[in-house]
Amino acid sequence: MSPALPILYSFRRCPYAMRGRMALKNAGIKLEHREILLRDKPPSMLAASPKGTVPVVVLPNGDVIEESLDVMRWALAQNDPHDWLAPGDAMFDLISENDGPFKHHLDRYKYPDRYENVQAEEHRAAGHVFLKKLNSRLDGQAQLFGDHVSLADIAIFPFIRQFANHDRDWFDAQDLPQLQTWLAGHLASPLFADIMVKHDLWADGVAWDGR
Ligand SMILES: N[C@@H](CCC(=O)N[C@@H](CS)C(=O)NCC(=O)O)C(=O)O
Repeated sequence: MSPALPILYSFRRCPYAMRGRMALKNAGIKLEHREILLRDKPPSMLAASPKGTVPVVVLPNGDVIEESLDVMRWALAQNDPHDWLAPGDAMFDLISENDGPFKHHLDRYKYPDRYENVQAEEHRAAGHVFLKKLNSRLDGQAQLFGDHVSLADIAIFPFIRQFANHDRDWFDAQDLPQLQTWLAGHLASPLFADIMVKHDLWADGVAWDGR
């Protein structure tokens, strides 16, 4: 019998799941991919992680990793072939700014109707401040922490992609040449293409063994 693999619950278009999938793929971790819909989460996922967000990794020993950055750290602790962890803790302030204030503005820019008294343009302008900060960091270096890709680039670019895609003409018209080149490079990478491959939806059923 083949050994049990880690199980990944994922949603293709989720930027948190994208960063997790890229770290797992980069580390060469074999896993069972379970593609879900956020509006119809499988009971097996909610049993493992009641907070109900993706990505979730369930290890063969029953341990559950339910935060995307923890998934990245766990994967890279197994194998970090391109030294994504090299810049160390310095990366996490920038990632916190992405996951905190920038994500706040991204959600309100994309979905103003979901919030009270929200003007999309105000949140686009506030998000633009972070875009300019990233653009300045990329002046003279190819990636956010030097010339080599790090965990920070992989953790952040799926969110910049979402912001850019919401109004591509607006994004392309901004004076953000380094950021635009950096984003285009990540979007064109074989790693990104690999983790965006479509999977059939997972449904709990006979394959569900009650773990
Ligand atoms: N802090 C979590 C956030 C993950 C998250 O919010 N994922 C979204 C999808 S992009 C989600 O699962 N939302 C639950 C829902 O919409 O029901 C992480 O880093 O893993």
